[in-house]
Amino acid sequence: MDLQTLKKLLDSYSNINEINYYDETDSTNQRAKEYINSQDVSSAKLPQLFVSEIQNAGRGRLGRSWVSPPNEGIWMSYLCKPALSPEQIPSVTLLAGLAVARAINSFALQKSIFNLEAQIKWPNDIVINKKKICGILTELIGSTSCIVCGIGINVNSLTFPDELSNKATSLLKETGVVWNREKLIAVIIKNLEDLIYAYEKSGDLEFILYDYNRLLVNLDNEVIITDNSDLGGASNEGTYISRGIDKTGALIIEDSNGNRKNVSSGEVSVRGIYGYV
Ligand code: BT5
Repeated sequence: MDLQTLKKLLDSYSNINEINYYDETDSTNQRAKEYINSQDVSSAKLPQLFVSEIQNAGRGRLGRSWVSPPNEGIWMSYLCKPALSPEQIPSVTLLAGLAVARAINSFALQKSIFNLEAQIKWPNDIVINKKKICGILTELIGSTSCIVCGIGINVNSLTFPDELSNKATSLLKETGVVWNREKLIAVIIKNLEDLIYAYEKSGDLEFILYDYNRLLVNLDNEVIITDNSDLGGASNEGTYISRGIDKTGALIIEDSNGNRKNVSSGEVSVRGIYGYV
């Protein structure tokens, strides 16, 4: 990655105060957390971006791992202190998903690639042709009110480990052309900052509902819901129709009798009836 180009682009298009770049690190989310925990939050220059060419211990949700090979991907974490309550923080993942999907789709049009659409698999994946191209991990850092939004994107990878080969893909694999990672990062961060700002002002997600739900991969299709934890209430396990998100970011699911309920990303996992999507 060309760090000078990235710096120039982010200086022009974003509010990023500092870019922390690593040839190799364990996890950029981890680097961001360590940075904020090592000092007085009030004097930290935020927002900051943490980017690495390789992550040797990239993380997904629930202790899962994230494969982050060299020179082919975007492995980055956006560290900021938004004016949001703890209950609003999970929605930042949805905003980041929209920021990534919009960036990919606008670059595809610029490249005259008209048959490509990045879609969102609620809550934290971006998929193209039903395969995962991007995963997002947003974490609230202790009592600091700072959040780290980690974004992993397979950009110019051609191969994946066997266990991912059926469910992962990259922008290069889907389009046949090499993508410029610096420009993609700059547009994603610009989109994300605009969306977080609008969310801070409006307090809910009404302003993205149309766009978000239009990009939702399983909208109006059957999905299988699995409970993440024992909530002590009625189980949501089963097959439902996905009806899109509501303004709190919860997914609206409808059972075979037409009854609807809204489930949060902490409560459930969703997959399509034919597998991952
Ligand atoms: C995610 O978790 O999808 C969140 C991934 C976040 C990665 C970024 S990279 C920068 C920052 N630093 C980090 O350490 N993390 C963030 P989850 O929904 O739990 O999905 C994890 C699952 O995705 C794994 O169990 C694999 O099945 C699959 N997977 C792993 N690596 C992948 C890849 N490169 N491409 C597509 N799928 C992958």
